[in-house]
This record gives sequence, C-alpha cells and structure tokens, in this order.
Amino acid sequence: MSDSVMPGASQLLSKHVEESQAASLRAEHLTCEMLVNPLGTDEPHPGFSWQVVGTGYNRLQSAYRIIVSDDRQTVAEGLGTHWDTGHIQSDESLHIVYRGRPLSPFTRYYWTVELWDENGSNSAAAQIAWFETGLMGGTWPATWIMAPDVGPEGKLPPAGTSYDNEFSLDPCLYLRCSFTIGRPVVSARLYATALGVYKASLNGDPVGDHEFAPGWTDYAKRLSYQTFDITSNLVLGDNVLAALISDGWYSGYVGYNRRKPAAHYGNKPEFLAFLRIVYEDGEVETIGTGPHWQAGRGALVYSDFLKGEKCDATLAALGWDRPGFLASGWRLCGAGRGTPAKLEAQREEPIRVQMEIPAVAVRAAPDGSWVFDFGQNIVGRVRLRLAAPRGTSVSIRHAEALNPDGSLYTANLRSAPAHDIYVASGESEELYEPQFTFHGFRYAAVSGLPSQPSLHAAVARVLGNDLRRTSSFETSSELINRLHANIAWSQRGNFLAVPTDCPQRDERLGWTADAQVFFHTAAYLADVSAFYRKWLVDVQDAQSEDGAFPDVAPQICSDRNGAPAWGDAGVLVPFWHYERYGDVRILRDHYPSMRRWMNYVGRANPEGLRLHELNLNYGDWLSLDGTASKPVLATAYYALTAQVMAKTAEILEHAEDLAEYTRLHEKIRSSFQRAFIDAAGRVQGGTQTAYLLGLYTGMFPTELEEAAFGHFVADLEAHDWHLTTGFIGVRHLCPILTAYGRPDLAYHLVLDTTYPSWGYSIVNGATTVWERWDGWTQDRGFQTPSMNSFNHYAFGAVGEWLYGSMAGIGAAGQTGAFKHFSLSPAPGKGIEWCSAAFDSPRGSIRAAWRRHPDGISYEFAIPANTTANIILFREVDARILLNNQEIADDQDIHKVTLSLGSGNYQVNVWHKPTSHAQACNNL
Ligand code: RAM
Repeated sequence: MSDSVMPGASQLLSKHVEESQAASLRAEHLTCEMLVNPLGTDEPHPGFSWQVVGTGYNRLQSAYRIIVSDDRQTVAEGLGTHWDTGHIQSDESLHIVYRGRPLSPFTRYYWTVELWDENGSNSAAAQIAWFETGLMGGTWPATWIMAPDVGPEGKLPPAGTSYDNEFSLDPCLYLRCSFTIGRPVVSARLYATALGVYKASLNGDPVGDHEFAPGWTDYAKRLSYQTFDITSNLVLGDNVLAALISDGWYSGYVGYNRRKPAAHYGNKPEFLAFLRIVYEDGEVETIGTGPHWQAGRGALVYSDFLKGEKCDATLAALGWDRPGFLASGWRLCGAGRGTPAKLEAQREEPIRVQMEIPAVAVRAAPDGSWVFDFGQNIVGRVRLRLAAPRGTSVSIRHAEALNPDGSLYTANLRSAPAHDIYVASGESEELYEPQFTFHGFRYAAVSGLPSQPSLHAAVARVLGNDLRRTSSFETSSELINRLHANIAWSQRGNFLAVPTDCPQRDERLGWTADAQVFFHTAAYLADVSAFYRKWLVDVQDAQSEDGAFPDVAPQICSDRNGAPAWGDAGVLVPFWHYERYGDVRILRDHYPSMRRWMNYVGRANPEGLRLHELNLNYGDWLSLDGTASKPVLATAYYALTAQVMAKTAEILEHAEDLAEYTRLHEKIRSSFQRAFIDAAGRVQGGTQTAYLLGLYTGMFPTELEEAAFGHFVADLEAHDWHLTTGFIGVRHLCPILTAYGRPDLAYHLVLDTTYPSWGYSIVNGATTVWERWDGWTQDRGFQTPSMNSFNHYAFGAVGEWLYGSMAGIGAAGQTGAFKHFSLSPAPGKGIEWCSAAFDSPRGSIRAAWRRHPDGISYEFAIPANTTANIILFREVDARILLNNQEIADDQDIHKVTLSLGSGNYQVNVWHKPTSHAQACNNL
C-alpha cells in the first residue's frame, strides 16, 4: 500500500482561492465560559470563544479584537471600557481569557469580537453577547432556613399520609415571604440554592425553568447556586417570593446503599436565597431568607428520586405563593444548619424538560390498570390529565419493559418503587406532573381512574441537562439509524446532573468508567464541555486522601475508589476534554490531582505492572468471556495514563514531569511486553479486550502489532464473528478493526442482529442502549433483575466510530479542538449512503458519502479557520475528481490524502471512466 498527499489538490486550492469572492468573516456562536450568555458566573477571568464563519475557500482568521464593557451601547459603538485587546494577530478563537479591569459582582458585561481574515480584511460586527457576574465569593445577605423545629408546638401539621417504613421521607416544605415594592425597579435578580432541591416562584409564577436545582455536587465541599432574572415578575405593591423544597440528592434516596438515617449528606432540606433589587434611583435592596419566612405544607406530600412522589390535591394551600394568602397554621421557619461548602455559581447548563412525547398506545393490563406506551424508553415523568371525584387516589407506576401478559416488568428497578400518587381535588379537569422526581421508563401503568383514559390523557416529559445537540447522522440503514438514536436517547436521559449509569433502578450514580468510555461519543452528540467540566470537579472533590480517584462521582459509596479504568478517568477525561474543547485551564486545574493519582498507582506498583491497589477491580465489566484480562487491562490503562501525563506535562511546560512520565510510560510498556506478550504477539488472557487495549495503547512491539491484530481477528472468528467485549473493550472494537484495515468486520459487527450484538437488542425492541448484551434473550428472557438496565450508555461508545469512521469525522486524528482534523470516511458493505454533520467547537463539519455503480461520491464541509486532511482509499486505477476537476494522478497511490482549507468540497472516486461517471462529472 502506498500513501501520498495528492500534489494536485493544493494547486486546485489556489485556484479556488482566486475564484472565491469571499464575503467577510463572521464571528458566530459567541460563548463565555462555554455557555451562551451565562447569567451568573463567579469566574474572575472568564474565557471567550466564537466560531469563525465565512463562505469561499481557505478562509482564515488572521487577527481578532475583543471588547468588553458594562454598557451595551458602548460595545455597540466599538469601545471596550473594561477590556480592549486591541488588534491581536492570532488565529485562536477558543477560550481567550479575560485580562481586563477586575470584574465587579452583580454586573452584566457586554462583549463582542471583531475579526480580520486571511487578507487582513475586517469582519462585519458580530452580535453583542453578554455575561453577568454573580456574588463572586461575596457574603450572602440571607440565612439558611428549614422546617420549624420538631416539637409539640413547633411541628407543622402533617401533610396527610404517613410514609411507608421502607422509605422515610421528609414532607415537602412550602416557604414564603411577603414584601412590598414602593417604587420603580430597573432590575431584579434571585440568587438561590438549597440543600435538597427547590423551585422558586414570584407572585405565583415559576421563577425560571430549571429542574432539580441546584443540581448534584459533593455537598460537603461545594454547592451550586442559580441566578434568575425576575425583573418583569415584580409588581408595585405587595409581592410574595416563595419556594418549594424537597429532599433531592441531599437528604433523599439515591444509589444502592440508599438507607436513611445515613442520608448521604444531611437529614432535612434547607433553603437559601435572596432577591437583589435595583431601583430606578440607583438604590439597591436585598431581601433574603431568614427567620421571618413562613413555612407550611401543601399538596406535595413527599417527593423522592427512587420512591416517587405523592401529591394530594385535597391538601392544596391555594394561593400560598401569592399576596393576600392567610397563612394560618403556618409557622416561622426554623434556622437551617447551613453548610461549610463553597457556594459557586452553576457552571453547566441546567436540567430542563427537553421535550414531550405523546403515548402511542394505551391498553388494559391484567391488574386493571391502564398501560400507556410512549414508544420510547426515556428519562422523565408522566403528565396526566384527569377528571375524578375529590379524594380519588390515582397511581402511576413506571417500567422499561412489559411482561408477556402485558403487565409492567419492574423487577429490574430493584428497590426503587418509581411510584407516583396523585389524589384528585375533584375539579372538572386536573393536570398532574411530579415536581421533584424522575423515572426511567417506556411504559406507565395508571390505576385508580374512574374510567378508561384516552390516549391523549398522558404525555411523557423528557428530562436532562439542557445540552446543545451538535450533530446529525443518517444512513441508508434503518438499523444503524436506530442504533444512533438509541445512543442519543441513552445520553439524553443519563446526562442528568452528572453522567449517570442508569435512570430507573436504585443506582443513578456517576460511574467514572462509564463516563470515560462514552466521553468521545458524548462529545460528538452534544456540547458536553461545561457538563463534563463540572463533573470533573466532582471527580476531583471525591479524590481520597491517598490520591485514589473514585469509582463514582459524586462519591456516595465510600468503599468504591480507584478501580482500574474507573479511577483512571480522573486523568483521562481532563486530557480528552482539553483535546476536544481546547481549554488549557482544564489541564491546569486538574494537573495536581492527576499527579496524585499517578503517585497512588505508582507507589503500589513500582515494577510498572498494575497488579496492586486494584480495589474493586471490575475488569472488562459485563464482558462475555470472563475476566481473564484484568492485569492486562489495569496495566494498559496505567500506560495510557502515563502517556497522557507526559503529554499534559509537555503542554503545561513541566519539563521534569515530562521526562518522568515519558520514562514511566516506557517502563510500563516494556514490563507489559515482558509479562503479557509472547513471541508470536499473543497477549495474556487472549480476550478481545486484551488485544484491543494492547493495540489502542501501543503496548505491542511494532513488529508484532499485525500479528496481535491477527489473533484478535481470530478470536472474533472463534466466536463466529461476534464480539465478547464488556464496558472497557467495547469502545475500541470498531475503531481498531478500521485502523488495522478491516472496516468490513466493523461493519459486520454493527450490522449484525444475532446475539450478542447491538442489533440484537434493536430487533428485540430496544429504544435505548442496554446495560448487558443479554438483557433479554429469546432463550432465557430477562437477565437477572439484580442488574439489568435497559438504559445504560456504556455500550453506546460505538457512537464514536459511527461519527469518526463511518462518516469519517476525526477518527484519524484531530488537534486543537478541531483546528485541524481528518475526514476519513470508511464506506462499507451493507450501507449505501451515510450523511453526518458535527458542530465542532470551531464550526460545522460535514461528511457524506454515497455509492454509485462506478464508485463513490463524497461531500465535505470544512469550517472557516480550520484545515482538514481528507483521506480516501481507492482502487489504484480509480480517478479522483475534486469539485469536478480531475486532480493530478499517480496510478500507484492507494491511500490518497487531500490537505484542504475551509470550504465545501465534492470528491468523486470513480473506479472506471464509464458513461455514468462521465454523466455525474458533468452535473
Ligand atoms: C454497575 C453500574 C455501572 C458500572 C458498575 C461497575 O452497578 O451500573 O455501570 O460501572 O456497576
């Protein structure tokens, strides 16, 4: 095989440059701290980013100028009173860190950026973006509040029912405070947080649309707060600020070791908030939580992630959140215990309702309940429309699958009842949707209704962090399209506060291996930069004294730390995040903890093999071929982390560390070869994952790589061309097959519908990715209910290959957050066409291909200010046409690389110059 960069391409390009009467560049998608117009940041040096957009070819940003001011008009006039970078000769467009005048708290700053293109021409003005600072570490003019002290006098009236013994839940608490506005207001903000979860309202209207605020962090160390703009909700005269709080992650049930009183963080929810009002005369007033707030009960009896929610509309305290409510029976709040944790402005997109899904069927179940089928396994809850006599108790249970008799299959929920109860008020029409719980389900069984519900009586409301979708992907194969959709659905629902393993059973934890194997797939499907950056802080917060990164973050299972491939996430994900999103601050922030992990592993394993301090050593979790490769897996990860440390040290210019980690990597590699690889290139254990990890991490001597790959392929063959990989190996299956010249086998695996394969789950009805290859099989039915989630994204790590290799965006490499990247589609048997788009941090990349009788046509879009290598394979006598012009040819070349700048390209690779090809050329 020969390999060359086509000389003709660059000539063609200069022609394009001449031809392109390119319009000026534009800066679009302006972000600050990876978010669009963040309301409330505590970052004293926020990073600014934009995408460079411009028509034509080879467009480049040659310079930029950022201006920042606390006045919009000033920025519109081109003045930066707080920061003006001046004309900076640079093609950088990501994370330019603010170096202007110190930022003040509670201030909105406006900014924009001006660009210069490759010819030095100036861009049109970009939109004006903004960010607003929060408290910036200042003191809260408020005190924590909670339910009044428990005692004969202080006790609030019970909210109705007693709670079952298994779950002891705190009744949801209603909090209110009246105040008067006497003169015109120019701006008002609410700053709020809770130990628990909260929803705030002003004069009865919801404040914001966040769900489960303040989200989940290690509450002992840090707590997010939210900022809401409530200027338009305030009225002259009487106002009521109100909040509803519940247990959430703080004092509710989560995880498998869920029992109270050992609530993971605390026993009772608390609330902290203040309003900051700026009057027209410039005066500022704050109204904070404190002992003058009133506490009461209402319709929401309890709400819990695992148990579900109970809402008794007959107990509703009507008008409790508005002025004029007679709060009889309400008490003054108790003083909260508060927290020594650091209060920080939320740094990631909030959780929101993402969409609504109508039911596709409703059927009677054997127990008389009505089972709604939403046609899609989701994470969220049901919104039910009903009419029933006052006091009627309606119950909603949830399940991912059905038993053969049509009843809900709930065994796999383990101890999570996932059971919502609504007691009707008796109005002619009522709408009920739980507030502080979520479930993983496709089916919902509703019982207690007086009559058969219509199909439209229930909709499913999908919940998740509100991440920007960054891709589209479609092929001629319905199976592949469904696989892609299943992966996207599993990400959507499980990216809820933290990347969780699953949404339905008593678990819902931020397992670190799951989150690292899926990182690259996740980063194609959505902009996960802020989301993962936040979770990496959770990982860091959970690092143990001796340096072990956790198996779950936030860490609520103290026995779970430091397993190979789990703990290693603390080193790998910061580095991958940097590669993908280009923010070097991530590396700086995590480097000390990354070093501590390396020391932790190194201390116990001085010989360079990772054989000790393996902790719960899960191996290639849920693989189908036993656990023979555990030492291989652990050591390959050790090598990988050493290599990542060397690269990080180089980027951060720590010369000594670079030398140290380069030596360590070499030592691990040679120890690995001595201990695990024989002269014929066989690896100890011989599992698919052992070969895949060995190849991925470069552990084989170069001369044995082909042999090792051959043994791996032989293992696939021995399993009748089936995979056996678990969570750790699965990510590398298709990429390694493709990189070593057998994309045909990768296609075989993704198109296979026999057990075990992704396709097997799909032909058996999967609408999300299953936790286990054999979650359900024709022979055995459901796997053991003790661990059988139908919504677990880990095996969805194949998504990286769909984008990277099938479509071809980035698999052969990318640097600088897609400043330079490969476009190397690998068309394969069984697929006629594939079309993908990926909105990278630097702009939208597109890759598409389609088969024709005489060859394959490709379409590519390379964003402005980036370059790409298009890498194609062809028969040696095939002709290559770039934008309809034949490029200079060399008959011996099999692998062709076209190095191109920005623009839209069509490349045709025609095997024979037949009339069809000719016709297409002329199009
Ligand atoms: C399971 C989780 C998770 C996995 C661990 C080891 O309980 O679901 O996916 O990482 O175990």
